[in-house]
Amino acid sequence: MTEHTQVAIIGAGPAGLLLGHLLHLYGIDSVILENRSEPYVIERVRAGVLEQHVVDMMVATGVGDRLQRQGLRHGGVYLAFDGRRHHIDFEELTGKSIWIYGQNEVVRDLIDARRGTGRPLHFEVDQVRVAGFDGESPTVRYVDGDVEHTLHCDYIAGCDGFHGVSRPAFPKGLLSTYERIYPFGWLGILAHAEPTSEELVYALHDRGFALFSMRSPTVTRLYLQCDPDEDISVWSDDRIWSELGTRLGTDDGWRPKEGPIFQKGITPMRSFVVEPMQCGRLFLAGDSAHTVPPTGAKGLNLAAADVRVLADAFWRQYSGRGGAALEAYSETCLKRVWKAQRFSWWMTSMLHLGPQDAPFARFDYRRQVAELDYLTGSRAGMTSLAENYVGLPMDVPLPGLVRA
Ligand code: RFL
Ligand code: PHB
Repeated sequence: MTEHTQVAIIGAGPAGLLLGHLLHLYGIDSVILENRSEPYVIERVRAGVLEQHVVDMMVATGVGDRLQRQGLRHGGVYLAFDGRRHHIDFEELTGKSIWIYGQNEVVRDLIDARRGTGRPLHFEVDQVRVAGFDGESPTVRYVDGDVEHTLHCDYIAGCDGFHGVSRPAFPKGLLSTYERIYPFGWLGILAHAEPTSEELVYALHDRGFALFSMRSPTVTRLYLQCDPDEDISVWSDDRIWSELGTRLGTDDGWRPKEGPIFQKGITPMRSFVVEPMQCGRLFLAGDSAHTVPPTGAKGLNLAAADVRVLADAFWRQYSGRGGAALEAYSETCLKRVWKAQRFSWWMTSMLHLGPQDAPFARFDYRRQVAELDYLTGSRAGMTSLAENYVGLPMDVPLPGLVRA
């Protein structure tokens, strides 16, 4: 079967769905192709922190109702070390805040919005292959059910995550890859337990990193530093709670409240960037072009920033304003990407223990505690963390707003 669209979008994660949404508002056609099922995509548990600019964009473009009702606005975070919690007041330091709203909720809202537009969104498609993007007539071939489809398009947006097919389709030798793999991972849980802190707690302990987060007034999200190839079956619920209590608990008696654990998983930690993020008429956005370790809560926010730049560039192209923004897409995005990489690497290095058999392991721990002590005592240090955490300025105009 042969079809045509303006922009073929591979992947219905946050990047692909948000791009489809913004393009719809600009009056640009798209087809979204996703190889997993709809329930899988919605239920996949991942990010939880949204920067202010992402929230503002969702609200301004009509997909922020549930976020405004159910999202939790946080004015700061805590850093815990040496038995004490120290508050970093984002609102006071930067005038901005962050929002706790699960990535799966963002995805659910965007799928609902897409359905409302009647524009195509196909789940469980197979054998997605991109071609012809170095010329004028790109195509995406895929199989839906038993039917082979050829989608002709003007442009392809590769929003298919770290393991997708778009990045590997770049001609050999074109991409420069920058990568750093960390010698640890995160064991993450969701538990039916009332959050005992109003804001997130990032903790460095001599047994490793731990993070206290949440999803709602009755659900706590918690993470523990573990080995990257850890076997999750060795982590009983009791062991997880005991370790969380030890690493997060502070001298004033604060610790997370325990409750039934209903989800567990291990996440490896990687910093990864490819340059350029585009080749001819193929554009990469989100995790297909870059991933960050989750300590800075930047992955989803960066994906949203990329597609905002890309949607604006497509609008300029299709509305006769020229192709300069599309040509500059990779360069524009990479400036933000590298700043987010730096921040995520810095937060990760400051808060995690390196290999404990290294000769400098004991030195490093004391140095890390000193860094946290300096940071939490310095307005300049706290402001730098706060500015990066709430999200660096985003100067691409919002669709749906009056524009020149
Ligand atoms: P996604 O979400 O991976 O979506 C890509 C989609 O493409 C589909 N796909 C294909 N479709 C068709 N054909 C193919 N051949 C395909 N191959 C793949 C996939 O099924 C999928 O649906 O990438 P996207 O859209 O770029 O979004 C990126 C974010 O998901 C990611 O950066 C964040 O989850 C990272 N992250 C966090 N980011 C934050 O901003 N704040 C956080 O607090 C935060 N916490 C986290 C995180 C990621 C975590 N894990 C599990 C990696 C916490 C964790 C634990
Ligand atoms: C989360 O709530 O899942 C979360 C919060 C902060 C992070 C990473 C993940 O840095």
